[in-house]
Amino acid sequence: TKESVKGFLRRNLFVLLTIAAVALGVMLGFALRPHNLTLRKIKYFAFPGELLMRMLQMLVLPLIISSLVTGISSLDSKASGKMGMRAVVYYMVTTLIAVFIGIVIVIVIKPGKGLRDSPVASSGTIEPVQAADAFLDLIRNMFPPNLVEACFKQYKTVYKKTIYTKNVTITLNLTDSLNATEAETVVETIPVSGSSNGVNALGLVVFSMCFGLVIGSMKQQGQALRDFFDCLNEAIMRLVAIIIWYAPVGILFLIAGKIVEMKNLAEVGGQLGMYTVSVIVGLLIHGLFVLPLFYFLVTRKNPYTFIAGLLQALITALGTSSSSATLPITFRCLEENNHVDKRVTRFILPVGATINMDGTALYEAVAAIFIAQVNDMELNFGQILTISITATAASIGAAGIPQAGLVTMVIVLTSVGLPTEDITLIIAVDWFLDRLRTTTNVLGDSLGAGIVEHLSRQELQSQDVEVGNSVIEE
Ligand code: DAS
Repeated sequence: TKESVKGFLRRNLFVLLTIAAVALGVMLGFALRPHNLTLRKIKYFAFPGELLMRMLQMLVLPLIISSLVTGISSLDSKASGKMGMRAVVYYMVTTLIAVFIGIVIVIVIKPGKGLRDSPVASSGTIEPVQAADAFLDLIRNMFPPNLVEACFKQYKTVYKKTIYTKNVTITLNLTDSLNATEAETVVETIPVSGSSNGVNALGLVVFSMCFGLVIGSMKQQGQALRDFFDCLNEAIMRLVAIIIWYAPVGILFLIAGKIVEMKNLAEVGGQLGMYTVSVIVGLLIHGLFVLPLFYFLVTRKNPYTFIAGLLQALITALGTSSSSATLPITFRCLEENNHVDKRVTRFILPVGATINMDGTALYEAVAAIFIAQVNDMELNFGQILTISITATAASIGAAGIPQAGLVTMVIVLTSVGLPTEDITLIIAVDWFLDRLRTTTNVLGDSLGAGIVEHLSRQELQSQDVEVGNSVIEE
């Protein structure tokens, strides 16, 4: 009937608008391609998309901090401990499954076989960053010495070469090609700001969790802080509700802009075609079958209904290639469409967006083995195991920003002695695969929140009774 059509439209307005935006963006992009716009013109054209990205990023920092602090302080420490454990187990298990799927697929499809006639001899240089360094950086970044700095910088270990001349000391960052013997190297751990977004989300997450736990245990004394963060969180979510109106426009231009800009369209289907297919097939299996199956087995509810409620977040992930920029939309989808308990989303989502990246882990494993195949290197079981472990670590360490996974690839490659310069082989298609793996990442985080909510029903209910159901009602 007319009424129900109207109701459907009203309920799904944003989703419909977002889908329309994607379709329009793709059409507009392909329509403009033949015009060979200059880079400057493309930049102007894609400006509305850039704005969306900035607006979302603007909200992420206060959102992560306020939601974690309120989420955790509104639970007693036993309940949050249990929830946290469930989340971590889910993250680990699903990430490892993702890696496993990736490995099986890349071994079966063999996209790298015969791509290069003669293997490039390992250049015998020292690797500037070892897997162990990267691993320690990960832990280091969990404990930022300066919280303000953590909002825009993270720590990174670098190997430097120092040249002493008469009056000046010049220090160069070591590159892969520099030979060990000619360099007097110094190891330093320095704060660096990433090019697009250097925020040390991991450090802020750890701090906010501890802070929330402590405030939660402070009873009456902590009330002022609890109210403050609660109010801050509510205010940020209201801003999200406004920005969401702009999201379809932004997504349209993000997608159209990228399509106009991309140069190597042929490469997606050419030399790197089978590699691209391997990653896509892996992501599809993981995202459309494995994760939903997981959700179904635990909750006995229809996973695809749940996923339908997430559509806007998934499309935003596709458009922005950043799970952290998508976080505000993920929150909204889960809370408004799927009615997941706010105590769960506030606690679980910021953590998930920072450390749980199934898509990235799968991609890192596929890419590493692809590079081994290109170099005609036979990997033994131990090496494949090493790749699984480092790919998981690399996905945890990767920030939720565009193409972060490409950077953390270094850890995986060095762990089994593959040439890191071969990352350049896969750069051409990375912008595309990045979007798909980010979407998988966001899907994994969201289904995880649903699963943890289901498993934590008891704790949530008993908290409801304790607080007389008054604090959380909003
Ligand atoms: N694009 C990233 C994300 O936000 C991670 C990656 O590069 O793999 O999820």
